[in-house]
Amino acid sequence: MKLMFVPETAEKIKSMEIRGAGRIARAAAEALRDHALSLKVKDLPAFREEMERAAGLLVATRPTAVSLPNAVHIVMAGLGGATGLENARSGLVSRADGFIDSSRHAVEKIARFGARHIRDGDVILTHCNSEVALGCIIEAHRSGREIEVFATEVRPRNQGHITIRTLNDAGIKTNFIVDSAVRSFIHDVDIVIVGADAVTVNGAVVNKIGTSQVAHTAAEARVNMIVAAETYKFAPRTIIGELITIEERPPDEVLPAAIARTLPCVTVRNPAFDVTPPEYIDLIVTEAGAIPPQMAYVIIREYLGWGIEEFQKLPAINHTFGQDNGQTE
Ligand code: RUB
Repeated sequence: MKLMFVPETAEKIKSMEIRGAGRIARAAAEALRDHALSLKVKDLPAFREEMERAAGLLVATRPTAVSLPNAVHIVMAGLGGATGLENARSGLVSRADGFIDSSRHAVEKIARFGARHIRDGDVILTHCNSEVALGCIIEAHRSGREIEVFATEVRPRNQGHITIRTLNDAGIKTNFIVDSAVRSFIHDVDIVIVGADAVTVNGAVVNKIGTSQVAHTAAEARVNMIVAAETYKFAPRTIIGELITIEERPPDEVLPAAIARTLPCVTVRNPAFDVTPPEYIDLIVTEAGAIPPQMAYVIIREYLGWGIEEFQKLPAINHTFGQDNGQTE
């Protein structure tokens, strides 16, 4: 077994070598598990201190995907009530393995549930690169439905390139379009399916920048918009009034620094995510079933199962890009 040490995993998440909310969450759980297994400390307080430091390092890597602090919280709960060092170590390892396992099952379940919303002959539009959204599309194709996909490019990091490779490898007929072409093709589309980095208590969905434009365009054209999201992408701290931090990435992802230097009056803005309000979303497909966005509160209470005290213990979110962008509307 290759040990994924915490700083190495943290660096890969930061640089986006590991990306996508579900993969980030599983990688963090793996890193904590491997760290716990390899840690040589003398007693339980030292183990706890070292694990908390590692958890903090992972959570600080990228601010938007709530699956990351949720996964870390679930794994670290393995320390609760531990009576000795070895007991704490095995508790944490089993929580980490349990999370990774249930995450993989959730992705498979959502693929099956989501595929049922895709009919024979449907044209689907997807934005960014979501393993759960793609899971639904590939499952529909596997079960024999004749489908076609429009996939966006996803500036500036081109996650659409990963999406079209996956669709191509699955043998699915795919049209690759620039982000700004969505409105030109929306009347050819029957259903939009995207993933999520976070779902707030009011059912707003935070996902790759441009998702809200796609959703707005779909609503205008009366095309259904489905979000595929595991329950650990729902954001508990939004119940106590916190907003999801929208990551703003380096300007040179958008404009080369050499050009930017010649344009002193120009500021490049590069938010990586945006917020789609619940009224543009028809359904959120989770492993616990499909829900209207207005039921997000129930998922947070029932499926994450955490009380208010626990929400308050979760790592704090400390910076928000712009206004609340519809998270509380
Ligand atoms: C990825 C992105 C994805 C969600 C869901 O952004 O916005 O749509 O994370 O993905 P980035 P998944 O590339 O900046 O990480 O369904 O794979 O968890």
